[in-house]
Amino acid sequence: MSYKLYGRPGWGSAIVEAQLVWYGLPYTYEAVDDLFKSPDARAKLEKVNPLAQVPTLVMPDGSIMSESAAITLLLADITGKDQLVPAAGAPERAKFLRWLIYIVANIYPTFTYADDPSRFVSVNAARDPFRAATDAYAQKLWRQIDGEAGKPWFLGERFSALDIYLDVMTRWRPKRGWFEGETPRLFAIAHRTDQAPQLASVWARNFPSR
Ligand SMILES: N[C@@H](CCC(=O)N[C@@H](CS)C(=O)NCC(=O)O)C(=O)O
Repeated sequence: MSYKLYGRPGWGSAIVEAQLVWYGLPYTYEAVDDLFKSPDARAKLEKVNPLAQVPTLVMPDGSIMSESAAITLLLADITGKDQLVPAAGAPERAKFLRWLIYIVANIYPTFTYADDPSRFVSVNAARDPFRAATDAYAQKLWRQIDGEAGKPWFLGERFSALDIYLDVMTRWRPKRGWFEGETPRLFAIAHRTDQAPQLASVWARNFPSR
């Protein structure tokens, strides 16, 4: 019995794909067209996940999971491994949970709202300033995270799913060049995570032009 991941190369599904590969869980990949350009792709995915977002994961029993953070915690439960998620009681657990939720609750929505502002801002002329303000807010949040980042990994000595999130999300707006100059600790973590041999195939599939 295998998992089915609805995804699009380079999008948030890469965060979950990386974890499936890391744990060696069997999965098939259901490629989704650009959800902002293809109403058909959106309509198809809505039938599985009413939010029509990737990642959407069909579990081996056929049930549906969405929300990358929930999936991150669940896969750690299912595998019984603490390689990507510090176990309950581990000293890094609180920091892990805090910043995992911070990323998905504060930063991820800035993409939801600014990727296609026309969905939320009806006045045409207001869209560009709205996107600029939302992107600036995201940059403020990234700077806060940078202040919390350890070395060599976000949690210090131990790797975690936070490093996977950072690898993927630092490729999105405002992109790696900005992170290199403005949030050097996050950039270093992302760069190091690019080199993780366990994830080489995932990065090659999702970010082929790197
Ligand atoms: N809270 C979700 C966010 C997922 C998300 O926003 N995915 C983007 C792609 S990176 C998406 O599918 N966007 C389409 C849309 O918002 O309509 C998670 O953490 O998994």
